[in-house]
Amino acid sequence: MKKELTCHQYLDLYYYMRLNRAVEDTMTKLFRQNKIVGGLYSSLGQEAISVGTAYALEKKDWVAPMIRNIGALLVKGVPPRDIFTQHMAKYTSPTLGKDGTSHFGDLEKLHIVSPISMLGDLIPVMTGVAIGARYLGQKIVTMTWIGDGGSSTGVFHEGLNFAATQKAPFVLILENNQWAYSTPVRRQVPLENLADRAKAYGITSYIVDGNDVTAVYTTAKEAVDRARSGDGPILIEAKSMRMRGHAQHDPAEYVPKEMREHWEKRDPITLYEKFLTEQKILDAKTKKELETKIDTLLESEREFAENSPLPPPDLAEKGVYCTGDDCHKIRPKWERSLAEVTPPKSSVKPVWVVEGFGPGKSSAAGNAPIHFGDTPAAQEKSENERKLAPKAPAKTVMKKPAKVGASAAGARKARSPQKVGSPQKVGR
Ligand SMILES: Cc1ncc(C[n+]2csc(CCOP(=O)(O)OP(=O)(O)O)c2C)c(N)n1
Ligand SMILES: [Mg+2]
Repeated sequence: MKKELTCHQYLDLYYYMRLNRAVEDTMTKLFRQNKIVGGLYSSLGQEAISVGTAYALEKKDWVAPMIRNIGALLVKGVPPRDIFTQHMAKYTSPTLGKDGTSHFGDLEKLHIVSPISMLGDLIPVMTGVAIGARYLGQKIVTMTWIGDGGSSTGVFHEGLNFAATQKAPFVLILENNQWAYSTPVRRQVPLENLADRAKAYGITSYIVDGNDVTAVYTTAKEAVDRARSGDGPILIEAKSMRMRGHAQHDPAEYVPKEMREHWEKRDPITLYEKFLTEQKILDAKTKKELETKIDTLLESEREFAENSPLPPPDLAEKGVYCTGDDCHKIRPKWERSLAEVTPPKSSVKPVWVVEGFGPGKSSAAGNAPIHFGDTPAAQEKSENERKLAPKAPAKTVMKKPAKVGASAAGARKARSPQKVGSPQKVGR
């Protein structure tokens, strides 16, 4: 570990890692007392990743944490009581007790998009948030996290490709914790480094020791700065180890003993404490003060959660479908006049017309033309078409055979002019 941050920053990182672990320790106890309603996932051994990456963001930036990112929630400013009440399905929780795990966010103040259980789906979502904000002139960066297993989903690749083509100010943290349920990385990906996935999309990637919080923070800060300055999306692979089973139900007996022992010696908090002590940033007194602060905070937050009521029964039928403003008050924030960005002013003239199918009316009563960019204008018939036009059997004839978006029959006609006039061979 190198010394690069201010004393205050070093101690902040330490505080959040200790808070992350203490919150999860408290929840494990609550789980064993049967007070946790949903699943409980542990980020033991991965605290440096959540904390170090989220700490690299500014207040205005947006995150979408996954199940092992309680550290990122805490850094973003979520109070521990929200995490406790949420997992205990209490009425005082952000979802009013409707969800028993981590499906909650805060779009208004903290800029947190709720986790989506389908692995990978947050990648296109956070790409959308990034490019939407850029359109609105906001210089923000978005961030989400994905596991080694999640990096093999289709949407991971679609999302990252989309982010790359859009040059979205988006940073993706790939937490390689060696396992996806009971599947080790080598059994599901033929790669040594998952950061290599970035090469397919022409984007920058980093590999970082996920158990070294200083390294995680400095790498994430560089990536966030680059994304903010317009370099496009960045992938960071943080190598670490999932030190518990997939969730509380899983004793993870499939993990080899030697592997577990190797990583136990690399506990991120123990490593960091050693570094802070050697650098004379942390002494026994400061450590004690910080522990007391965390204990006092969590004691009152846990009590609040335990004493909170469960939701009233009639809440079950509320909020199932969006009923307008009493459900949620999200409004589009138009930065240009509405008339300018909606038809008819925003309409474009059709450049490609299909007979009997041409420009229609949109629901807003404006033109809804079929528009394929630089396709030549409809009037210009090709040499081939002029020859073929009289023989064309079908009613719907394309004026200009194009490779783009044509109907299957039309496309075949365009490619196989010799078959035009033999309807039995076309469009079947
Ligand atoms: C698209 C999709 N497929 C499968 C699942 C079920 N599932 C939930 S967690 C998980 C394992 C994820 O492993 P990894 O991405 O490595 O994350 P980790 O649990 O190690 O943090 C799976 C398969 C899911 N939620 N979404
Ligand atoms: Mg994993």
